[in-house]
Amino acid sequence: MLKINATQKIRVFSGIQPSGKVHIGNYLGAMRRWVAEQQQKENYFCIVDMHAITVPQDPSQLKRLTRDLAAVYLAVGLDPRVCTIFVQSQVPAHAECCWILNCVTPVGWLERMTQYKVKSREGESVNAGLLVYPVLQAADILLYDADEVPVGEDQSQHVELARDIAQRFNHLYGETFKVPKLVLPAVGARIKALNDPTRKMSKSEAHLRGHAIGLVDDPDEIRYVVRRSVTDTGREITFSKQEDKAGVNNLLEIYELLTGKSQEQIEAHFAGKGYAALKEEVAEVIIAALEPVRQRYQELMDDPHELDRLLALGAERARGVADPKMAEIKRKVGFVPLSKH
Ligand code: AQP
Repeated sequence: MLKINATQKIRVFSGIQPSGKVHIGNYLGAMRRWVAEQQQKENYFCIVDMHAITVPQDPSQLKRLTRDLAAVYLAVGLDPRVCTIFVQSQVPAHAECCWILNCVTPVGWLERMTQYKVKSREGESVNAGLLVYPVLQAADILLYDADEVPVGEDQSQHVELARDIAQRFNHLYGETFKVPKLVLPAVGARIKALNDPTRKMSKSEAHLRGHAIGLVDDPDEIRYVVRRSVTDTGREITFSKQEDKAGVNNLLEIYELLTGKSQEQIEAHFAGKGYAALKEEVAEVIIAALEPVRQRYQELMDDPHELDRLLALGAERARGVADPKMAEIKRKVGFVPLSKH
């Protein structure tokens, strides 16, 4: 395994699909850590539009969601001076690397991926992209020799696969890729849907009212969704792993993450209170936390040219890392380099 140079910063890669309304699950599961650790790390945060098209997307909507997600990245506090923020399709090495990695990845590894199994069961027809999308994800990560991949729990199987692919390629062609580390949050790794706490909150379902809280939803919408969130018929407000308490537990986890209070403090605070009071307080905590995000997002969306300029700059910086890595990968595989005439 390639070692981290002690004098260098730890390099981080992660991404989000522009596939719908970005929600507090994406924030608490992934982006919050990106923001908190950005000054200590070397950061690559991608808007993975090529992943988004593994399921049908309306082209004009995809374009809108891509800029929208860029604005959200900046609005939550990512600083483009220390983070390379870029759109995946603007760095061609991702697709090129994916092809080569496809050729060292057994199909059986991909057929075992839970997300593929679920989506192929739900979808009317399954395209090849849906099957190989974890390989594209491996290419995203490995091209940057990332040390860490901070994601939510739903992505852990894919990061494990990226590690396996890196090891297999290194075995076949010699030491080439760093084997990245999966980084999960201790709390908030899987925020549940508010209308169904047995399932994870998901961007592709966030258009269904009641499912998710969007990062730029207005306060009235947040109050409405939290008040209507599914709980249970009991009264006890405690952290619990019990299936029937999943709704209450989810609200408490969100509260814990946004207030920074301990579980003991939170349980003591809500002792003797009812679910209506819990929901009221959770909604207000979310509104307060998201207010600056919403304001900054509006400002950014008012200046699409500046957003495009930042993305162009990000793509240029990303290509500065990805292109030489791609040249190394091609050399290892035995491709003849383009001669300079
Ligand atoms: N509910 C969640 N709780 C914690 N973390 C989450 N993440 C996603 N959902 C939760 C993390 O957010 C990052 C972006 O992942 P994504 O773009 O796949 O987001 P999504 O909401 O899962 O979007 P989709 O389009 O609905 O994706 P699919 O269809 O794949 O589920 C990741 O770090 C993820 O772990």
